[in-house]
Amino acid sequence: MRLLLINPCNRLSSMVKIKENRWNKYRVWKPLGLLVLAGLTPKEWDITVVDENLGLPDYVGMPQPDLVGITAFTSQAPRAYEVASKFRTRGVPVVMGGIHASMCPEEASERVDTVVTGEAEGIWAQVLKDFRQGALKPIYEGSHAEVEQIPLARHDLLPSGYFFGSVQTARGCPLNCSFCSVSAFNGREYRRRAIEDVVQEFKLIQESHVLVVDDNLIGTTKKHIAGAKELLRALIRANLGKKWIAQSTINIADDEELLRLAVEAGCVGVFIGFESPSDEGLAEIRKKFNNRKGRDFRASVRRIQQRGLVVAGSFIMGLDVDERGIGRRIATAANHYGVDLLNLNCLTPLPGTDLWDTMEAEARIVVSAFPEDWKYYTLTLPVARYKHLSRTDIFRETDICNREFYSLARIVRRAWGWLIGRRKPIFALVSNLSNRRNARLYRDVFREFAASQGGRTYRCSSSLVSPSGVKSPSVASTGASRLSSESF
Ligand code: B12
Ligand code: SF4
Repeated sequence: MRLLLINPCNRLSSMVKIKENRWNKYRVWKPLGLLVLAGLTPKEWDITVVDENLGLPDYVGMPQPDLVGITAFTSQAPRAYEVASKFRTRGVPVVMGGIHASMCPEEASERVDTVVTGEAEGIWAQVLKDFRQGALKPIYEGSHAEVEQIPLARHDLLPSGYFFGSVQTARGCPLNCSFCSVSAFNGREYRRRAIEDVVQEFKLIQESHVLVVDDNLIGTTKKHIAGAKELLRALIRANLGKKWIAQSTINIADDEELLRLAVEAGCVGVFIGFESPSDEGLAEIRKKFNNRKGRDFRASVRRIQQRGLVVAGSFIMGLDVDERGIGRRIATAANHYGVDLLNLNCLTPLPGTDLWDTMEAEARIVVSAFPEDWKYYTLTLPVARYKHLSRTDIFRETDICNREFYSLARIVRRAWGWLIGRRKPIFALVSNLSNRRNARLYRDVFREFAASQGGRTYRCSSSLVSPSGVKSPSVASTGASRLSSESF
């Protein structure tokens, strides 16, 4: 039996723009969810994994699969449905899973044969069994996996051609920030995998560089941090010679032993969500964790960098507290904290989040001709109505922020720090130049997006009459035309 697993692409996302920016080839990340799914699949299946981010294959020329499995983040959903439709026309049943299908199951079930919601560990075997018996159901509900159920991902199934391999050591996040899907999807309990499994999986990764995909490598409590230290010690003992990067909360800076162990275990950089330069902004999105004990971000970043680690900082623009000038404010904060890289997102209501519920109730989700418009949910485009910023303001402020942070003068200044502190100068330089180039490419994407909205004028929500207060019954078909026509 042939199983074809597909990660659809979104041509608006920067990583597929390899022709326009050759550095992006280093940031095509593996679709780990599909490799885990393959790990759950019995041996008798012949599995092929296609990552469209590496290029579009000739699906017609490939041996016809018996079953297709598609994954998708929200921004990939339109392409996922397009691919699904091609296979269904040829009589091949399509199963869709992953975060988007889980948050919008009704929408997905109208476009594929079977939807699997949630984590797949507890349910995938049943799906395959039912398929073999010709009894596929329209929907299966997965639940949060016991960590022992998480298999070793099939890292052998994708071609070399990636700079980074990927691995997951923990799932779930207790912090439940309003804009984020993780607590809704993976739950608020922090679940760490068995250390032996993680070490074993690291060994299966061919690449010398690895992305640890955890939303937070270290967790937030003393117990989580103790678990992280145990894992790091095991990785040091295993002496794998891998270099890796990970996401973490800022509290990683508070524990010298943790930092030392991370470096000894191969960590070369951390990605930290600062989110907003203001306390009001952090309160708005419920990321008060960042503000505990009146933290000095600059000192925290320095402590991490003194260990030789590169620090990437992520911010969100478009919060209700953000007004004109926010672009410069974020760049100034990022420069002041001293981060080596800046990742700027636009506040985006993703289905299933509290932010979605709030914005939907206030009729602020304006780019909503779903499912087609999901392609704009890349976190870089203004798909909602923002309190004090128009769509054009968002574009301008983003541009100002990127120009300021990624000016050549700033990059050269940061380069001294990388050289003197021996902090991965080549890695940091390449990442800076790549982000600088992507910021330019963003201007084209924004223009295309604006043109797609038909030149309708965009107003800030502060000019709105009043929130509707009406919650849509389902995310799958949220009265798209109602919202979009009144908003642009
Ligand atoms: C690594 C990662 C990335 C990598 C992508 C790697 C890749 N190709 O998968 C990069 C950095 C490129 C990336 C980019 C983006 N990401 Co991202 N990313 C993640 C992260 C941190 C981990 C994903 C992962 O590997 N998880 C581990 C695997 C094992 O879990 P999984 O994929 O969920 O798979 C399980 C189930 O979902 C299920 N499953 C999955 N697929 C399928 C398919 C079938 C058929 C079945 C049956 C089951 C099934 O089975 C698996 C095992 O249980 C998640 C957060 C998270 N915790 O998931 C965010 C996350 C997925 N990203 C998110 C977002 C928003 C984005 C971006 C749009 C924006 C951005 N700036 O980051 C872009 C989109 C890129 C694009 N192509 O359009 C959101 C998605 C929310 C949403 N509704 O879409 C998440 C949830 C983070 C968040 N804060 O909310 N991301
Ligand atoms: S943004 Fe980060 S800290 Fe907040 S809920 Fe999501 S994963 Fe957790």
